Amino acid sequence: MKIGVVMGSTSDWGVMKAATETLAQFGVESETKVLSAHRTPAELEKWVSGLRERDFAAVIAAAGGAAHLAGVVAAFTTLPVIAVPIKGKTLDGLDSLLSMVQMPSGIPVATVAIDGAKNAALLAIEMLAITDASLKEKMDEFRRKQAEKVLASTLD
Ligand code: RP5
Repeated sequence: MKIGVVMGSTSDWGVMKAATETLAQFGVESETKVLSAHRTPAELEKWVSGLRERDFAAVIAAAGGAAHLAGVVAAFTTLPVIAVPIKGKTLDGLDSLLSMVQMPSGIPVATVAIDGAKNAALLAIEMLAITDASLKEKMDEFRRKQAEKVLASTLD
């Protein structure tokens, strides 16, 4: 199964590369799009509405400012949606975070940290790993290595 990665602007790509790179590291196929809830709403609806029949498992949606993208994606699909608030040029990304996290009851979006593209990908991979044993093994290995690195770290 594949993961959809969508962002509101090419200006989000510097942050969102970490998501597609992480998915690729785990061998997870993804499709990346620039589509906006405000600038290209019709095209966004069309893309999102076709994802389930194209064997997608979840969508990662990133946007900054008045960040409605993830919420609108969630409105058009019952696939799990993971939101990445983008820091942007003003307000340190707090506007993006609050726009994404305060979803109305009934339309859930799982929001990660501001600029948390890597965690968004890891969460999507963990969803796939529920039913994919080899992906679960890769995730366990990732966690083992991460822990080893912390335990081997030294301070000056
Ligand atoms: C949002 O507006 C995008 O996701 C981006 O984070 C922000 C600014 O977009 P640009 O003006 O840089 O295209 O829709």
